[in-house]
Amino acid sequence: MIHCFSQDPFFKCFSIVDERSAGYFAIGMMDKLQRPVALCCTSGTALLNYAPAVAESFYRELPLVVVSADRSQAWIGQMDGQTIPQQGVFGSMVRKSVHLPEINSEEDLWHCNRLINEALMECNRRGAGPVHINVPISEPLFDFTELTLPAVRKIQVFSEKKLGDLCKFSSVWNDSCKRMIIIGQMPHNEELIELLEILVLKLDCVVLCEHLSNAASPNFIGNFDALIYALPEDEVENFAPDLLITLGGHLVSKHLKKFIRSHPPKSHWHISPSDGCVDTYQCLTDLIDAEPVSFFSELEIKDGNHKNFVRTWQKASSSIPIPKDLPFSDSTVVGSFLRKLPEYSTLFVGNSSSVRNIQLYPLPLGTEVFCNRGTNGIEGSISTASGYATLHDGLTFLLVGDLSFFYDLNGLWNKYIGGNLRILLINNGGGGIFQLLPGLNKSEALEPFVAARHNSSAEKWVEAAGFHYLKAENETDLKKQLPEFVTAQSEKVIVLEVFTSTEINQATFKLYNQQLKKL
Ligand SMILES: Cc1ncc(C[n+]2csc(CCOP(=O)(O)OP(=O)(O)O)c2C)c(N)n1
Repeated sequence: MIHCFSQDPFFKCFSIVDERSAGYFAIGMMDKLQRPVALCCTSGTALLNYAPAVAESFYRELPLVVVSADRSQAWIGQMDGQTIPQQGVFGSMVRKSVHLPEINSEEDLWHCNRLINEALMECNRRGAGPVHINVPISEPLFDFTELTLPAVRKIQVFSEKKLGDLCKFSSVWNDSCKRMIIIGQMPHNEELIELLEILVLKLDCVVLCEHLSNAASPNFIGNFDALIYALPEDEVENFAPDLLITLGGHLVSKHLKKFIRSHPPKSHWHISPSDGCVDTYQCLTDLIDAEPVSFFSELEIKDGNHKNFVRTWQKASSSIPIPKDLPFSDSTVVGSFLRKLPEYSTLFVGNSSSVRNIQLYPLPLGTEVFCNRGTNGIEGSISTASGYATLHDGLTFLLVGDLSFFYDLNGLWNKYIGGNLRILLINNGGGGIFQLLPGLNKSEALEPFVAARHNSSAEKWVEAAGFHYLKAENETDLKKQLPEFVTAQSEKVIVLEVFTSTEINQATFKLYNQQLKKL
């Protein structure tokens, strides 16, 4: 590392043998420069000697960057030379501590770059403070085959306070031909939706959102997961953005993530007033610490009279069929239910197939959608929906799979639940999602251990809880039960258990995918 830093004219290097003193030397430099100064040392106790200066920088809010060499992790504690556990050694005296992976793949390279960016951002964001970058390196160490350090991605951070100076963003926007905004999970925000609609209609910007974005608009595209799956290879490039802007939280679509990662835009701005650095698409260039509405309101953007990109996406979107005439299965049950869902209801969805299947259908007006998508856990679906329903006057629906339902049976066991909670349980006898993952069906473990096949029914549990139980085993039953299930008035919680067949679910999934590929 010393070879690399000292041979690159970007860095001005100083040599101070005693690391403790080097740390304070850097503090003196920061006092003068009011800018970050980096320390670089070898592995072992050398690093510990920076601790006093790290503590001083922490409490004086000085942007000290500690870069420490480390050994291959396999050799820590093996009586090999100069090794101590260096990861996170400064504990809470640094604002951020990152431990880099050794690079053996493209993914490691991205991971390393992201971690370094995160540390550098943190040393100078909302105040300042020390950060630690620990760098394990395996032998051989002294080949020096590269003449110069490579050009790498530096993610820029812009804070709300500096929003006055948005020239750079305005000109990137105006120079881009294919602009795209992806909205992740977020609560409904009318002001934002109205603003984004103008961007679609007047400024040739494609807006993609899932139901979890709570941003329904006829001008936005929601069926992009199926659309991307259906795209012929030679057309993919026409759909890839050159400017990507992301807002909100998690996105479910794996196809979209893969699509953007393999066709990275020139610029990717993530607009978020919260902390952290999320690089879901591996191409983040700018992190904008701002509320999306204030950011877009301040951008100076020109009218884009061409509508090519929006037209391309909208044409493809309108050709994607809403599943119909398919056999009775998980996805068609979701379709039948959503067609009957009263307007302005609240809909909770379980992780697994439920959250994916709702995306295949439009939602009734004013539906608000929630899901525990932060970590995709299946353990709290009933409890979360019932917590919400307890504070909500209107109807609260939960669409959930059987493993998620049985996991959270205790969610039914509380004294606050009332008749405005309705649970549509799709019982496909196990973790149906796993039957749809390519390759997993080759494993003997799939049925007994992965999908956890079972023959349980919720009937007795539901009745024991004192709730009203309905059941459907085919389309006719379902049509009969749905009106009662969605009725406005009920004294008790209503649980509608719909039984589907794994084999038919798999066949239907295949059939719909084949239809998409033939478009
Ligand atoms: C607490 C927890 N354990 C395990 C998992 C892994 N997991 C993801 S989906 C899933 C199966 C869910 O099955 P089910 O609720 O029946 O829905 P389906 O797949 O049939 O739609 C499991 C076990 C998880 N997400 N959370």
